[in-house]
Order: sequence, then structure tokens, then C-alpha cells
Amino acid sequence: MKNQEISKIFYEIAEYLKTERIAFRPYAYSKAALSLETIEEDVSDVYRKGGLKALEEIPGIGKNLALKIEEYLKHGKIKYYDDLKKKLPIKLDEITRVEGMGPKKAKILYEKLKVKNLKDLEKAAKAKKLRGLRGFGEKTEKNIIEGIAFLKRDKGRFLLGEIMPDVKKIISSLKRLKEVDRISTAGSVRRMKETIGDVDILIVSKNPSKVMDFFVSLEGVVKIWSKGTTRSSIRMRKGFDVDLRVVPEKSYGSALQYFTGSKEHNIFTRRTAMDKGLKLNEYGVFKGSKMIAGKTEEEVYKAIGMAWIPPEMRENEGEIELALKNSLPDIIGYNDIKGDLHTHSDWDGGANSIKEMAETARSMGYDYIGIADHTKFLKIEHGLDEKQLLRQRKEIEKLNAELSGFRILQGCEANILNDGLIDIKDEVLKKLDFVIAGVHSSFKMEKEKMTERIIKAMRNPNIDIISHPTGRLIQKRDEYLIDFDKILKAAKETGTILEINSYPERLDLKDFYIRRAKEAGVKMVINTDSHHKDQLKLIEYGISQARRGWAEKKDIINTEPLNRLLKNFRY
Ligand code: DGT
Ligand code: CA
Ligand code: CA
Repeated sequence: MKNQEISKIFYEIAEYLKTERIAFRPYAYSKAALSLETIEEDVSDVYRKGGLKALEEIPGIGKNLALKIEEYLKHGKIKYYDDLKKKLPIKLDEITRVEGMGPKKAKILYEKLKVKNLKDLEKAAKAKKLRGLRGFGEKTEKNIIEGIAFLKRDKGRFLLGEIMPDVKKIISSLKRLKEVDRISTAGSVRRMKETIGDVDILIVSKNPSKVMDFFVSLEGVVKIWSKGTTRSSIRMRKGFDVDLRVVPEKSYGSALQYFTGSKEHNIFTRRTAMDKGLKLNEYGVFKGSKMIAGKTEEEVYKAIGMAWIPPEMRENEGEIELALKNSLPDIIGYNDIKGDLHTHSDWDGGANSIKEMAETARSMGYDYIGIADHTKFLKIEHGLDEKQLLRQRKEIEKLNAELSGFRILQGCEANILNDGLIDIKDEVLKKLDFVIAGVHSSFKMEKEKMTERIIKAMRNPNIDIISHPTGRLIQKRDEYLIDFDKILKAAKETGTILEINSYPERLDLKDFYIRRAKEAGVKMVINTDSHHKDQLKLIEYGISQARRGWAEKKDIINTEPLNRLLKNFRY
């Protein structure tokens, strides 16, 4: 699909333009890039069917950008982009992946030190050559070195949300083969882990060589590591590997159990089987030489004396003990969410109007949506001030009057300032249906101060939800320092709800904290933080994270119908 290629170029153009002093153009490009990345249709098809006009109908794409897309579809390149690259011949996307390294800084480093890529940057920072340059101090230099180390640490792993759409496509093409009798993902993908080393797929087939021929010739395969009748392994263009195994029908359940892992979970299940005088491996459960189970996972778990365990829980965190007592928690299901409370509209520069966001939410079967645009402290995000919020309130009331059986709620995502105060006046916050507050600045505070800052916000009775409570960006930025127990205690006292943000690089709260919140009796909400209507579907990753954190339906407020949901909000 060309969408990803063009989107990547647009993102890069935005970065290049940010090195210059042009106010709005970079923003237009990144908005268009986001739009291309998230729409379902292939732009080539859109263009083939409706030409330039149809391209212009894609949200965020105007005349000028439509022409650039056309140019790429016709000639495989965009001259404007090539010219920008010639002017500044550096690996801008690589360099700006380092937390704290923006495009402007990258340009300065190229001009002063000829830094062209990550390697040059690391060398220069370690040689202490950055300090003293405009905008660089000893601290920035240290942050850059840390940022580079961070990038290296997770090398070779991919964000779940980054590759899941590809995995789904691969599975559905394989499913269409008549030679495929059964198919499932296994490994970390099936456990919905936040990052993935490689993708594992299991198949039952009477004609494995046909399946393997098809598998290694899938669209997007750039390398075939191995090809056999029971196992093949390929690399996809995005850089990740896929392992396909064909297993006998009678062992499908035990193979699935084995290859789903985790390894730690498997070690414990195998030991449990041994304690009962049984043998468990990828071929089945055996009593002596007699196979007593293997066809389905349910019968495998049953044979070793435990309840079937949802894959997201298989991390050897105590789930096996509970399964043995048949007292696993009844974790939230993928269809339990009734509405998304953290979405952005075009009022703060999101890609879609409030109405479009609401229509999409409704088409997903939701009962409500919360519009929670950024507020004024965040100038780069076009944050709304008090007046705009009140105007938006009117628009939402008007839209609601035309709707029945669905409700748009007005919230906002206000900023928790350094001193714990909120950047919007209380009398306006009071008028909204609910208020989200989050930390969007000064991430490097001391633990105690950061904890106090957030707790102070929680004590403001207008604040209902804390967004992405730990601030981490997977593979990019560590969480900020907080005393999570204190945060939980304050949340419990004040009735503040903690968010599970579904954005693939956030997944914040993460599984470990979700379990602690649940144990402390603190309520949570699963939100997407969508800036585009097509991102509403990211909810799947928030739900999987909640499942990994053993959250039940009753722990998550947006599983409740509207009337009950509203009771969670204080004002
Ligand atoms: P990843 O790929 O790093 O994200 O993580 P996984 O869990 O997908 O690991 P992977 O692909 O190496 O192996 C898939 C599953 O196969 C793993 O979750 C459990 C099982 N497995 C692999 N190697 C071993 C092993 O040495 N012992 C046991 N008990 N299980 C294994
Ligand atoms: Ca794997
Ligand atoms: Ca594997």
C-alpha cells in the first residue's frame, strides 16, 4: 500500500519544514501524514477511481498535497521532498527519534558539527561538543546520550500497534487458502504484549507445501530465512519477521499452548503437569505413553487440572495458581466498551470534526463519545481557551439535540502545570461534562514534586480523569518519576479515574500498574486519545493492556451505560 510510503515522506517533509521558520506548513504535512496512515482505503485506489478530486476529499488533504500524492503515484517521487533533502542532507527522521532532538536542533548540529546521522550525534555528544552551541547545554547533551541509549535498548522489537494491522492482513490472506484448516497467531502477538520480537503463526493443513509456497510469496516479503513443510520464516518490508508452523490437527491445542508462551508460563504449566504425573509438551498431554489431550487448548488446560487462561494473562504472574483453583478474574472483553472519552476534534487541530468523530463512534456501536481537546497551555497543539470551550459547548449541545440514542460529552484535556494548578479556570471546567487533566510539560521533576503536582490536580474537584498517568513513550521516553502508591491512595480518596491510554506508543497505564490500581480499588477508563476518526479503533490495544493487567469490566468506567457513567464524574 502506498499510504504508508507517502505518509512517511509527508512526516519527513514536516520535519524538514520545522527546521525553517514557517508557522503552519509543517503542521499541514503532519496532519496529512496522519490521515494517510490511518485511512482504510489504498490511496492508489482512491486516485484511480476519482482522480485528484477524490484525493482532496481525504481529511487533511488539500489541493497542494493532493498534487504531491499524484506526483508520487505517477513518478514514485516528490520533487519538493527531494529538494528539501538536498538542502539539508541528513537523516532527519533518525536523529529526531532521539527524545529531546527536534528538527531545529538537528539543523544547527549539521551546520556547526556536520552531524548527519545517529552515529555522528552520539559521537559529538559523547565528545562534549554540543554544549555551548545555541540551545544546547550540558543537560541537553546528557539527555541526548540517554535518549540514544534508550533507542538502542529496545532495538529489534516493534510496537504491537505498529505491526498488528499487517499481522491481521497476513492472517486473513492465509485464511482464504482452502488448504488452511485452522489458523491462529501465537507468541507475544497472541498475548498482545506491547512490543513484539517476532510474529508467530500456527496452522493446521493437509497440504503444508502449498501453504508454505503461498506464505513465502506474500506481498511485502523481503527475505526468506527458511522454508520447509513444518516451519518457514520470512522478513517483511517493515523489518519484522514472521514464523509459520504447521502442526498436526490432534496437537493443535497443545502446540498453540506451547507457542503462545510466555516461556515462564510454560515452564510452570509443564511443572504442574509433572506434579500430577503427566507430561506436557507441544505435541500433547501424556499419561505414560498415552496421549490424553492435545486437540484444543481448553482440553489441554483441563487435563492438567486448570481452567483455560486468556493469552494476555500468561506471564506467570500468579495466573496458574488461580487457574488451578478455578478462580481466575473475569477480565474485560473486547466488546465491553461503550464509549471513548478521550478524543480530539478539529477544534484543537485534530483531523475530524466533532460530528465526524461522533458518527464514527456511533458506527462502532458506542453509546457515547467524549470530546477532550487540548487546552490553552499547549500552544503547539492549538489548545482551547475558556471562551473557545464555551463556544464548543454550544456546538455540542446543538449536535446532541439532533441525535437520539447517542450522546456527545464535552470534556477537555487540560494541563497540569508545574505547581499542580490547571490551565483553565474552575468556573469553566465546572460547565463541562467531565475533565481530563494530564502532564504535558516539565517531565523531569523530582519524584516527590511530580507526585505532589499530580495529587494536587486530583484534589481539584473538577478533575475527573488523569490522562496517560506515567507519561512514558515506549522506546522513546521513560515514565516520569512518581510515587505510584501515593497516587493510588489519592485517586481512591478523591474518586479520580486513571486512564489506560490505547495509543500504541503510550499504553499508559501499563499492565503492571493496572493490576495495582485494580487491587487498590481505583477505577480506570480505557481511551484512545484519537486525533483522527480512524484512530478510534486503537481501543483494541487499550483493552488488551487492561486484560494484561487483569482488569475486569467493573474496574473500567466506560463499560457502563451513559447514566451510570455520568455518576463517576464529580461536577
Ligand atoms: P517475542 O517474539 O520476543 O516477542 O516473544 P515470544 O513470546 O513470541 O517468543 P518466541 O517468538 O521466541 O517464542 C514463541 C513462544 O514459544 C514463546 O512464547 C514460548 C515458546 N518457546 C520458545 N522457546 C521456548 C523455550 O525454550 N522454552 C519454552 N518453555 N517455551 C519456549
Ligand atoms: Ca514471537
Ligand atoms: Ca518466534
